[in-house]
Amino acid sequence: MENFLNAMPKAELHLHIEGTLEPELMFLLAERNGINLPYASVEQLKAAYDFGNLQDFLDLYYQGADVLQTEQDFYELTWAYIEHCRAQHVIHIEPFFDPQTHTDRGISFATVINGISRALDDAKKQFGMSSGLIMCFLRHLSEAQAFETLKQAQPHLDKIIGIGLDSSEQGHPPAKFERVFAKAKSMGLLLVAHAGEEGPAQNVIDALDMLHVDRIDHGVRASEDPQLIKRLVKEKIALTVCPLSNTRLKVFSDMSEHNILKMLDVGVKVTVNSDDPAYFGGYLTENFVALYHALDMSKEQALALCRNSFEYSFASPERKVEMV
Ligand code: ES4
Ligand code: ZN
Repeated sequence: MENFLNAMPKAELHLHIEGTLEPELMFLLAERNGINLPYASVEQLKAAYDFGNLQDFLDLYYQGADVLQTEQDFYELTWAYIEHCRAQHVIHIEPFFDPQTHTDRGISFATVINGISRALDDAKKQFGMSSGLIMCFLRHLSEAQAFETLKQAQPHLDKIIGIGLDSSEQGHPPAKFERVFAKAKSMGLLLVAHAGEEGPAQNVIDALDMLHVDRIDHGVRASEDPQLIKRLVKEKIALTVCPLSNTRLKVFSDMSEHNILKMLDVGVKVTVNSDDPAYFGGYLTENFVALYHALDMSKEQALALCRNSFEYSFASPERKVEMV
């Protein structure tokens, strides 16, 4: 079964590129850029990856991103992720990046996006891997800062397919970003938002009704509202679910408690994704393997999850036909 899960062609729709920074590369870049990490070794750093909740993780994740300084750093980060995708038969990817994490410490928007998108272009040329880059706003920052980030993206719109919303969900509901999402939509960008990860089902409803998103990232707490589940099924709204992330951040106490297969079986368009694989213990295959071990996922269920990823991806209609 593990071999089957690795070999089946997959797509990834919920992946923070900064969350693919493996400890070894973090140390290498720290050394190269003359940055002091508050850990003596890779082992000591890994020992810190024991999170009580989303905020515990975010604190380490933002700190880790400090080692990313040059366009080449962003290229190498992205290329390392692409190599994992190659090994796991991931043929289409829609990575997120968090420009504000970098521009707020003096790295230019162009440095970040040029490094990432050059790696994605090379993956397309060398392996035929298709991709679409999604720019996320940090929801703990202000609406004005999100508007400023959207302005910085203007000269680079050819490299971005959509925008997203990530970081701390508690205390920063979708309503805060209603106007900036409307502006992005008017610019022709696709829309996604993290909702119903740590926050309530109402955030999923508000992401749909106030932000008009095309997909929901996480959305697992939608299952607390049976009416909402009916709506997701009826309106065919896809959820990009991240099983290892949810257990590492204690959204579910154990993988055996995870609701992804229950939602799949009632007709919600759920997909499997790795979120921040360097921090949560695995890439896409490891997420599928975890569902197999904890929930006895069948091959048919695994294939249905992959089909959802292709169908609800933002790939072109021609590319979708090739993938399914
Ligand atoms: C994230 Cl798991 C998760 N949730 C919200 N924001 C994020 N940024 C990176 N990973
Ligand atoms: Zn995420």
